[in-house]
Amino acid sequence: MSPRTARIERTTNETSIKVSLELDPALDTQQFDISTGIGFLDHMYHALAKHAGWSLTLHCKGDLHIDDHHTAEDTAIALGQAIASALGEKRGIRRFGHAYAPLDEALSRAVVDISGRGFADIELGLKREMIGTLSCEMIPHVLASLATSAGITLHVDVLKGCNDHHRAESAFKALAVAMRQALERTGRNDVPSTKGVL
Ligand SMILES: [Mn+2]
Repeated sequence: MSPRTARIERTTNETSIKVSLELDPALDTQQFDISTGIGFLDHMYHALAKHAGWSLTLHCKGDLHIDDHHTAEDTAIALGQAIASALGEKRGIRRFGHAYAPLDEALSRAVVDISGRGFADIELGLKREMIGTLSCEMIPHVLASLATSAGITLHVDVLKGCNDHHRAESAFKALAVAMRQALERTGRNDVPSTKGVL
């Protein structure tokens, strides 16, 4: 089986990003080096990579003197590109995945289809303006940008929870577990689509 890895470098006038992604690190070799300049966003990408079973390096130098928007959006786009690149033709994957993840009182559901078509319907119901230095309005935008760029269909709903840190983190954990399931290798070499292509 060929290794499912990707390196992405993405530079614009607003952000400069380097991503290195490994979807199937060997047992007990998972590694993380995540530094976007936005602490809570690092925490969410770390949770996603950890529970999806990936190794992830993600460095961003963004225009945080303006605000968090470009850094949050562009890191999601770059990570999505890395996922798409690592998957290639999407042969031999389960394709569909779904998961619930609680974090104390919060509970989220994520449903994914590695469809080749970016689509996202994200309902997080966050009430705060910010969590740390990340605007709450950027959190669903990060998930949607990731889905569009990775070419996946993604539905995420936070079903319960009164603490916005918990609500957001449970959403990323649910996505992680759903992605782990969807990207799991079946042992076959087919493209899991009646069209023959994803
Ligand atoms: Mn946390």
